[in-house]
Amino acid sequence: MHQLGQTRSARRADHLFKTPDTFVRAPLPGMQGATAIVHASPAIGAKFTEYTAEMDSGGRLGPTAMQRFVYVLDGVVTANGAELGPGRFAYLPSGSDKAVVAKMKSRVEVIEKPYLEVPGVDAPGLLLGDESRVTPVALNGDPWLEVRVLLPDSPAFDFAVNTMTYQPGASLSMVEVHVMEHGCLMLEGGGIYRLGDSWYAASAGDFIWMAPYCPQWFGAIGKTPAKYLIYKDWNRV
Ligand code: UGY
Ligand code: MN
Repeated sequence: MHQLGQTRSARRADHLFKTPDTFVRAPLPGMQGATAIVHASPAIGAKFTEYTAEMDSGGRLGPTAMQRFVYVLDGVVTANGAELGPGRFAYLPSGSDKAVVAKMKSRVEVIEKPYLEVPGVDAPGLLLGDESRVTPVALNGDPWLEVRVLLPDSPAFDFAVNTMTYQPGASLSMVEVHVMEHGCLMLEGGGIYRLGDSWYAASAGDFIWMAPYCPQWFGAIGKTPAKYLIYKDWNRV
């Protein structure tokens, strides 16, 4: 349908709200049989890069010198030879240059970031995981809002990636304002996202970048849970 210039996408100084109708696809260096929708990058002021890679069977991500986190949205990929289906993820340390190859048509969420060293702390090694095997934590004791922390709670990691699942009607208990920035991919359901002084209707497929100190709040609406995958810089201020 002709949109006549309308979209829910918006860019403000402290956030980017991006809906699938505005996604632009382009290959990244070294990608084969794959294309990227770059959601957040240093071009907008982020200290990390996040993109959705759409991969054909046999397609592969290009090399990177940075640490890389891969979360499978659809299909099956191999990371360093291990098979990962939907909900499975891999942390690949800087410089390891481990191959990520699609075994079938697949979509993966990729986060890349230069590693920030801390004296006396060893950098993390390769890690594979499965979101369905992560024990959920009730945020602030609210059983309607479950957080699954995908990476180990260790100062070795300079970022965190979590999923947050809101039962219909659940919401953050406060408007958060914090030094960490976020990349946030809506995976399921929807609701209202407050970002700065704007309120957005958010639903599965949307992406949000929140700059440090961007006021933020989410409330789930609908008859099914809302869920998102959220990145934040962590352990390093
Ligand atoms: O981890 C977080 O800061 C998270 N509660 N933020 C958010 O959902 N916008
Ligand atoms: Mn937050």
